[in-house]
Amino acid sequence: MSHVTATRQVPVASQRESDPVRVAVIGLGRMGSDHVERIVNDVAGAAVVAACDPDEGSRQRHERRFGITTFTDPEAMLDGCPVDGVIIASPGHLHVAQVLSCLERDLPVLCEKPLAPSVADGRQIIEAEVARGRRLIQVGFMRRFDDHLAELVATVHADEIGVPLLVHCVHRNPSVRPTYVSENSLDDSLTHEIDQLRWLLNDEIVAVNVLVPTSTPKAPHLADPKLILLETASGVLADVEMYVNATYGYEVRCEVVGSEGTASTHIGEGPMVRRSGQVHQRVDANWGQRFGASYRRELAAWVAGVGSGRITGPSAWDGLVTSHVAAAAVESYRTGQRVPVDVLETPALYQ
Ligand code: ISE
Repeated sequence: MSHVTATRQVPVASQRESDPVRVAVIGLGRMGSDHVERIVNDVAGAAVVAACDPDEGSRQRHERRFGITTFTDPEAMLDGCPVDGVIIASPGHLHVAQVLSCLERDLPVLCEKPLAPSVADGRQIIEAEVARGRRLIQVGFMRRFDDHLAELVATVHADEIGVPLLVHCVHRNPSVRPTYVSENSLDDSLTHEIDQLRWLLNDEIVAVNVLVPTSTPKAPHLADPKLILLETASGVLADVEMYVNATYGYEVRCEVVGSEGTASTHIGEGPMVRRSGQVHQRVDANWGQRFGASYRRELAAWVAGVGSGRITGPSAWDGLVTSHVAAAAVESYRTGQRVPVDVLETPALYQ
């Protein structure tokens, strides 16, 4: 396959309902590559027809393995290849320009989180989507497609434990990439809990306080772990343990304390085995293992949305509000102070 660099604008061919949804992927790093593989193997009604990445080795691997046409430049790909939707899995600082480019072409997007590194960038995306008058963006908060979390949310929404008062969250990674800096556990990893709390509580976060205990000797260059306290408008207090060098495995947990009971997620998928005076249960190795099924459901929902012309799932507004709260968390970490968070006015498109 060639690394096409066409600049000609090719109109998107009209589709028949039975044709697979034609997907292009921007960014063939870990996330992008996993998405390609999941679409090819596990998502019915979709085909990855093009992908782009600056790395030649990665492009060649995807050409050989999946027969995809690859490009070095996203604009050339969008101009040269008719597609129905675009997955953006490039580094966060490239998202704004790439999302805007897709919106200009009226193309639905599944954008990995964080939607944009700064609130100002996120605002540009919101303005562009609002100007088009319909939702074209889904943000990659895959936890909303997780069975365990969805059951917990349903239990709380059904009023089974009364009024939520406290939430305890745990988010542990075995280790992180060498380029990970202390702020990334707030502006990247914590974004999942920020979105999860808004979804779970139907409430907005109004203050954040980041506390840092003694750091692990495993990663002396990082402030790790961190304890984050989030306050919501209705007065719920949530604590999040963010620990990205937990070494033993990957774990995400959530417990809600209500006025009439508590509800929490399962600890893991496997059975709990009691033998020879001990109890054993498998701990997931990484987020791909823990959330593999959630990613598949997320992709299937997005593909269905592209096919029907109705994108649902976590919105660009959810992405923007999350970045807004994460920015306050970074400020709290840097200043050592509790930081109040303004509640942003939700545009009609997202209500
Ligand atoms: C990481 O930052 C991610 O992006 C993953 O989505 C998440 O599951 C992981 O725990 C984070 O640390």
